[in-house]
Amino acid sequence: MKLSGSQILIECLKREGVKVVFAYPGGVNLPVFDVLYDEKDLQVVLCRHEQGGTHMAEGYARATGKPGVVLVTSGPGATNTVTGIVDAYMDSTPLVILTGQVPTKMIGNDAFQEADVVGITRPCTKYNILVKDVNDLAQAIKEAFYIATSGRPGPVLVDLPKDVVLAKTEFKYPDKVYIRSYSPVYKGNKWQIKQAAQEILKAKKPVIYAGGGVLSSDAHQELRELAEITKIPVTLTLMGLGAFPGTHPQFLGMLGMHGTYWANMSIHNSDLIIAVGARFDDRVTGRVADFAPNARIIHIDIDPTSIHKNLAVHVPIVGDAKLVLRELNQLLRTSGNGNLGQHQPWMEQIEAWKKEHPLAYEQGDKIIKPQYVIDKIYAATQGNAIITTDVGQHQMWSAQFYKFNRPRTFINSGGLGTMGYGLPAAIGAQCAYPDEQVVCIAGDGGIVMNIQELATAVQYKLPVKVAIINNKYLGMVRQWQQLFYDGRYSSSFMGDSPDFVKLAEAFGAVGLRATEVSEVDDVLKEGLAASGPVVIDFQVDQEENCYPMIPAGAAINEMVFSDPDKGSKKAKGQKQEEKADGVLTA
Ligand SMILES: Cc1ncc(C[n+]2csc(CCOP(=O)(O)OP(=O)(O)O)c2C)c(N)n1
Repeated sequence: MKLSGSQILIECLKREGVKVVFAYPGGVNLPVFDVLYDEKDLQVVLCRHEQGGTHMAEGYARATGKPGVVLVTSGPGATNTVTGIVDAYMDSTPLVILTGQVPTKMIGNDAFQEADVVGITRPCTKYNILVKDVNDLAQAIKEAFYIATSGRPGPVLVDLPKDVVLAKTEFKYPDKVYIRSYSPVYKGNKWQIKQAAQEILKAKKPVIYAGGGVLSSDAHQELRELAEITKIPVTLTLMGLGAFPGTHPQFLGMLGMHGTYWANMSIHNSDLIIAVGARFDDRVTGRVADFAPNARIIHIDIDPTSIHKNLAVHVPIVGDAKLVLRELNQLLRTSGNGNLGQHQPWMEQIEAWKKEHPLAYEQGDKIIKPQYVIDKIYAATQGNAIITTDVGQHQMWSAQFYKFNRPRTFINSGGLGTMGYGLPAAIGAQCAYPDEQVVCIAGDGGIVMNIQELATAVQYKLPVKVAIINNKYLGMVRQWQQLFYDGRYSSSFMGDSPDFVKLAEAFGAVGLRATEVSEVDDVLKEGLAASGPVVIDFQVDQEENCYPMIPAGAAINEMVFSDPDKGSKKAKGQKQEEKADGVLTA
């Protein structure tokens, strides 16, 4: 029997196990929506903006490990997905984006709502393709899912002209995909794994530095095993949080620009770094030339182009983290000979660093400190929630103060740093897990970037909770202006607009507010217990800064701990200056 391109597309999605499609209709993809009208096995979630829909798909993918699917129209629909696509590309999130396109005959004619989306997204997709013939459609979709989810995951875009989705052909779904130029390496090289084991057995000051790749490859058990058999402490990147239990005694917390003092000092003073699924991002390394000067480096990554990219490494291992760690653990168990875990003085040194500069804030009895709200969210959810964040100070405080014990429970925009990510990502995660507690922690700046998606949450009765850490500023920008621009707060003050309680109510959600410390517990209790979407406006200290901080261009051990005028390591009132190359002077 012949099927139309639209029917084939939907059939393919079902064969791929897709349960939810984040979608927005338009002229050229109406044939697909028409097929979806009768579809029982696929839930369509109508987002309010295609950027929101794309972040929803990202949230879904990050919470489940399955690809998120986006369906939008041509032209502005397609270009509105670009921020989400770049975001997914930078955070290795598997997405399949299905864009409508004008009919093949009209491509290149400046037709109404035509945009060269394949051209536009070439540098930010793992792969993209314009399907010109309905006979190629099933193959294109099969390959899209395969490429998005295999190797280092990422976004794949399939552009679908209107005539292709209307045309009919016999439907055959390919069983397998073979792409000659694309074959990710999963198994690590045996000799290199052996070398890694030898380095581990020799090391006196080792640290495991793990990132989002551990979550992508589902390697959290293997990571934990490695840490426990070797007794090596673990630090995680922002993207890796949840890959190792946040309450584990060997956990050092996050490293990098706003990482813990002891994680950064451990890395700086280590003699061996075991990097797993992490890419030595500049927010982690600080000034590369001075990064971990005495360390040998083992780097395990599925993406060969990540290795040696930012930093020369001594033992490169290309492969899937789960498979490589399994082999490494096996080898260490059999060849350890009592040499494992022999680095007590190192652990004592780390304990001393921990005491020297703990993560701290001073909560008085009136003005709410932002960190206190995060602490309270952690307590109220007992650490079991899926947390999404936007971008800014609140994101870093969430990373510092919430303890993530389970993989895939911290979802935020790491690579691109996209404000407006948190709420739609929370909606995506909540679609995947309707019964879990999903909390979006956002800033008062970022939340309004995609606030329209509250309407989506209300329509689909998704009980997402939004905690706004409202400091009335673009807080992270204000912090930089305070430290590096002499307190000249240029275009970073936001004031009281909008009234978030009224705004929530206008959307049909519940709106709550806390302005004093004494209200935080009650408001959280009420908000978390409500059955539908809730927005809580936490009005916090307006000028609290996020510390520790490695100023841009400084080395990982050159952290700042408090405001200059509060008597930090810098002289009182002394201002740091940011140079064009990102290096700071004081
Ligand atoms: C789309 C976008 N525009 C600009 C920025 C630059 N930026 C990074 S953090 C930040 C301030 C965020 O303010 P807010 O959302 O209020 O969060 P806070 O830092 O106060 O927690 C800005 C403007 C960004 N990350 N994303």
